[in-house]
Amino acid sequence: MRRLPPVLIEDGCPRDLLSLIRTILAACKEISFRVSQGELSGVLGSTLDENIQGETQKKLDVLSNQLLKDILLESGYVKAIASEEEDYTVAGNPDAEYIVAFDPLDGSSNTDINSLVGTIFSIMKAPKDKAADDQSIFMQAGKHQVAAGYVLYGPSTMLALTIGKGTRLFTLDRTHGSFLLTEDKVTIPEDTKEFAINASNQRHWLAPMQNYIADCLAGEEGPRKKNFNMRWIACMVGDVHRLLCRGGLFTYPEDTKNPEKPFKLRLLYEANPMAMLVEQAGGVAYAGLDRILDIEPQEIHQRVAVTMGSKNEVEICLDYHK
Ligand code: AFP
Repeated sequence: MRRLPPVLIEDGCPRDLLSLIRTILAACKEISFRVSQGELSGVLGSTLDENIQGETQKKLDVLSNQLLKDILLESGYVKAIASEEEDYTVAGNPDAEYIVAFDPLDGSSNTDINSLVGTIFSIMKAPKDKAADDQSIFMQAGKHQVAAGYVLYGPSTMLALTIGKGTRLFTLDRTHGSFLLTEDKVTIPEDTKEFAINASNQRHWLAPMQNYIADCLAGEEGPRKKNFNMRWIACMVGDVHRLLCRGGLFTYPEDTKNPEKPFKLRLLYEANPMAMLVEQAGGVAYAGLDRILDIEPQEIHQRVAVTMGSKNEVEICLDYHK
């Protein structure tokens, strides 16, 4: 009889934190079911509303956000939440120990084409000297996160989780609704031949990134003297999961497409949690030349440039920018 891998047991994880993580996963299991139902669930397509990002909200964006918001605020485990789909933070239990920032459905432009989507979450300690409705409660650098993770709604539903003791992967066993440990210590290879970027923005990138990507594309005949492969899922969870599994470089760099919006990805609930997962797996994560986890946030929906993944390849990319 094959010994079943352990369910979500984080040795040394404070009980309240483990309960909070399990609460998030309870909502993610429901999101996984709705996503897997597709058209049958009646929640595909877009609403008539835009979020504060100016993006049209998909019905699944709204549903996923509501599921996470309700279960977290009812749990009593959080002092406040911040969400991509909420204009402002939402106050919870003033005596709770944690705050949670999340992207309820990352990659939601993929929902109508049955492609990968995910949920990203970032857990930090709630400052005791700030009220639950004080927006600045989230103004903490990513290095202060106590836990970070994502759930990838793919052919299998997988959880990547770190509590600061390495990055682990779990797979949802639907027969009894538990996330079973399937990778105990993720280690990102330091070198790679694979990069992920939205190449349609090439003419808008700054010269250093144009030069770095051009040299990758030049392959064996070029200065890198090796051929590269390219992937782009348009869902950060899917692209980062790939580099956790087999290495790679993921980047959404600064571009000049919209002078008011030089960056795409959000610091609090995309860049920070992914940076913690990647660093805990031996990778590196930068915004321009700055380590993402050192950035002091100024605003809850702040955007940053992102380059993360295999340590040596990211450092080569950064050398083009120095
Ligand atoms: P959506 O959640 O609006 O689909 O955006 C997803 C995302 O924030 C991130 O997950 C992707 O890596 C990136 O945007 C894709 O951006 P492009 O659509 O410009 O390629």
